[in-house]
Amino acid sequence: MPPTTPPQDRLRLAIQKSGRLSTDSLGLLARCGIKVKAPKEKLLLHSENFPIDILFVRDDDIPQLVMDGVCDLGIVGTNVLEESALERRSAGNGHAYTVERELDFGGCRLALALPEERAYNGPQDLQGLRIATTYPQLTRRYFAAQGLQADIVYLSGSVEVAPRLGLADAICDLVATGSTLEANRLRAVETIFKSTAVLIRGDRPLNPVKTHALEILLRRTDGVQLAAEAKYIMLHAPKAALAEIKKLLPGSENPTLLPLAGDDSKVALHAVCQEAVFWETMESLKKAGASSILVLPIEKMML
Ligand code: PRT
Ligand code: ZN
Repeated sequence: MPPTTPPQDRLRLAIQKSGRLSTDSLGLLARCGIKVKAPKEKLLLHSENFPIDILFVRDDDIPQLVMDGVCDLGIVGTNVLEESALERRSAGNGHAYTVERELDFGGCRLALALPEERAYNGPQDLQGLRIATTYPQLTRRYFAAQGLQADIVYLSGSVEVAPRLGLADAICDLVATGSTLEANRLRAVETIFKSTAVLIRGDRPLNPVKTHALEILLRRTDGVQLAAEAKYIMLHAPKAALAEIKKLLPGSENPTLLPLAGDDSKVALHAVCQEAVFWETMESLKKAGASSILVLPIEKMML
C-alpha cells in the first residue's frame, strides 16, 4: 500500500544501514508500532502505517544529514555526533541539533589505550605520544583540556593494530566489552567520552503535521523505553510481612493488594517495578515470606 501522506508531511529519519546500530534502530521503530516492510537494500523506505520515511545510510553521514536539514531526525551514537559537530564547528559550518531522546542501546566508551607492557601513572604519561584514532576531534579536545600535546594519526578502521604495526604508540578507540583491546595486548587507561545511541533532530522548524507526528513518535519511544526495564511482579504476601516486602520491590510505588480466596492471613500483591528485578531481589522477597512470585515482561507502557 503506498503512503497516503504527502512527502512534505512525512518525517524523514536517517538510521544506520548496516552495523551495530541497525538492528536496534529498526527494533525501536517496530516496538513503536511503525511498520517498515520493504527490503533494506533500498535507500529510502516509506512506512505503511506512520507518516515517516526511513533513509538507510552509513552512521558517519547521519549528523550531517540532520544538521544540513536533509533529514528531520537521525539515530546515531553520540561519539559520531560529537565528533562531527566539532569538525563542522572548526570548519565554520552549522552544527546545531537537539538530542530528543537518549536510547537504551549502542552504549560504549571512547578510551585511550596503551600497549599492556607500557607503564602508566596518569595523563602526563601520554605527553607527546603518537595516537591512532578514528576520532581526532574528540581526542584533540581531551589532550587540549589536559594541557598535553599529541601527534594524532587518523585511521578509519582497525585502529587496534596500529601500535603493533609501529604506526602509533597508543590508540583512542571505542570499547564495549574490552575483548578487542585484550586480544591486541592493549589496556584502556583513560575514558575520554561515554557514548550511547540518541535520537536527534535538526534545528529547522517542522510544519504542524510533522510536529504532531514527532510528538507521537517521542511518546511511543518513551513508552517503549520505560517498558524495556520495567517488570510486572505478582506474589502472595503474608499481611504481617507486607511492609518489608513492599520495601524490597525495586522502583515500585503503589502496589495493588487483592484478597486471597481461602487464606485471610495473606494477600496477592501486584506491582509494576520500574527497574530490573534480579534473582537476588526474588530471593530476598522469598526470605521475607513472599511466595508464588511471578515476574512478567511489560510490552508497552503509557504513564
Ligand atoms: O558502515 P558504518 O560507517 O555505518 O559503520 P561503522 O563500522 O562505522 O560503525 P559500527 O557499526 O561498528 O558502529 C556503529 C556505532 O555503534 C558506533 O559509532 C558506536 O556508537 C556504537 N558502538 C557500540 C560501537 C561499539 N559499541 C563497539 N564496540 N562501535 C564500535 N565498536 C567497535 C570498536 O571500534 C572496537 O573495534 O568494537 C570494538 C571493541 O568492542 P569490544 O566489545 O571488543 O570492546
Ligand atoms: Zn561509520
